Amino acid sequence: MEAEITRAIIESASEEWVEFAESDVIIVGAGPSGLTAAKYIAEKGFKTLVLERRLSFGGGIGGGGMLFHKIVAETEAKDILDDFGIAYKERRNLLVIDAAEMMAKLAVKAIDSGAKILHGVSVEDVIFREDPLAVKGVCVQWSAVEISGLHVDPIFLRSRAVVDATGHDAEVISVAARKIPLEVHVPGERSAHSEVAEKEIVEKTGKVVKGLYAAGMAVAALHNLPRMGPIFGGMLISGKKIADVVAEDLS
Ligand code: 48H
Repeated sequence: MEAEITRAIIESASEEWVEFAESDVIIVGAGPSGLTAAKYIAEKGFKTLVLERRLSFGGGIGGGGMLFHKIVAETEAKDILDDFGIAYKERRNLLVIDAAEMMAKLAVKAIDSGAKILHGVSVEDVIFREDPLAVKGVCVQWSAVEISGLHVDPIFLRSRAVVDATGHDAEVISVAARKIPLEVHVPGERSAHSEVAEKEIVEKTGKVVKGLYAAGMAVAALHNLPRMGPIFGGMLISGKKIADVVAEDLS
């Protein structure tokens, strides 16, 4: 029995790693923008892989607003919340949402749309080609190895598009900006100005260079936009927008 448990797990996991050695789209980060992007991209029929460093979904959603278990969104995000079946109550011209419900339902819908989510995997670098400059995939490592500090080489996952949905640090774009001639600088986000941040993050969501895209708070880090606090409509709308941008580029 014990040997069968081991074989069943390693065989089926390995089969999927081999299958996902090449994808259409790799989304880095299973926070609100990444999971929203995953649902809308996967349901358009693209082979979609989400890589998440932690062993959980939702990124910054789970902490609600300073651990109060609610977050808010603007009414513009209603259609997306309805697509995901996420309940909300209107209060003070905002939609108030239960943090646990939002994390769970974003993940369920992304998976049900066909996206594959792998936990405990960190993206540490990108694959690139020059003339013309393009990002062609990512280098990944087990998060546990990353945390251990052991020197273990990563493996490579190719894709036609990589979406940086890693949040405040824009980790994928930052490593690409350091290591390849992107002519991109990641200045980091600015202090809080909620209305401006919500609007400008959506406006600036898009392609960074061929094959590399930014969504969610990574957009704020890239364009030096203000933060907005525990209001998540912009993250959802940014995730949906990047799905449309990537789909158009890949079609
Ligand atoms: C694999 C990685 C890596 C990596 C990070 O932080 P997130 O929730 O990101 P967004 O942009 O979808 O949402 C931001 C929102 O949660 C938030 O923080 C807001 C609105 N703040 C406003 C404010 O004023 O503070 O999720 C990112 C996810 C996390 O789960 C990370 O673990 C994961 O990405 N991640 N996964 N490889 N290199 N880096």
